[in-house]
Amino acid sequence: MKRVLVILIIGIIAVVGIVTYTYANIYLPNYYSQQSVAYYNGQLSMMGYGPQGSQGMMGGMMGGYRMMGYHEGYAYGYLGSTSIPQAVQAIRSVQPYARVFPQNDTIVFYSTQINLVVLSMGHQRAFNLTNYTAPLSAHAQDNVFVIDGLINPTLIMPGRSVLNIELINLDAGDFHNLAITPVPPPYPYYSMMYIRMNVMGMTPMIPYANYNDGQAYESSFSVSLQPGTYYYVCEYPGHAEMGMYGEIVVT
Ligand SMILES: [Cu+2]
Repeated sequence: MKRVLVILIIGIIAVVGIVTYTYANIYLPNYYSQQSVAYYNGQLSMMGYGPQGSQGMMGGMMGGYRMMGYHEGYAYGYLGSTSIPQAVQAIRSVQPYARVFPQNDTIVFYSTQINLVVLSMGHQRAFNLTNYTAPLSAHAQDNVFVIDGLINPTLIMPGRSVLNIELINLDAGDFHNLAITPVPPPYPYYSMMYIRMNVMGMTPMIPYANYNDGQAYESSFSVSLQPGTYYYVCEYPGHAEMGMYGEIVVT
């Protein structure tokens, strides 16, 4: 009788273990992945992007957008392409209305019309292209944004500036995007779900650069920000979690 009881208890523990493991390691990640794809694609269509050939009121606002398809469920696309050497030059061409402070990883803008070229890439490529020794505060441990030669810099700008952001993806093998949100780090793996309805502007996922033909893809958008603190983040799963974000302080 005692033996039957022991076997029964072991059996129950085994079943509970298997069910818990399946739920936590198979069901939940799959569930969050599907939710995350739905949120991201929903955000994109709210901002006027949609798959090429899609019908609807946003159709006329596409303005030459090339939505190429889906990568792991996420809609990706680009506005145009640029040569890689030309994109790299943006690292050295600082705007006349900007002051760069490498020690603090900070850029201060003295204009209400700011044109920002942002490059996305892995941190090793960023170190090579910029020769910049990023401070620890730049959290440059994986994928990063490069702006005016700095890595994941803090951007300080006057209130109600019109900020025009052009994101060029210089990565050789990763998709990236850029979204602006007031939601602060730390970000979870599915950052786009976490910041979901609090996005002021974003690009679609941009395909990685073609280093064989020397072309990189880009996309742009404009926002006007009220005084406050915001963050520019990459919504690709895991990227913001690993440090692909920076701060925007609007004074
Ligand atoms: Cu990314």
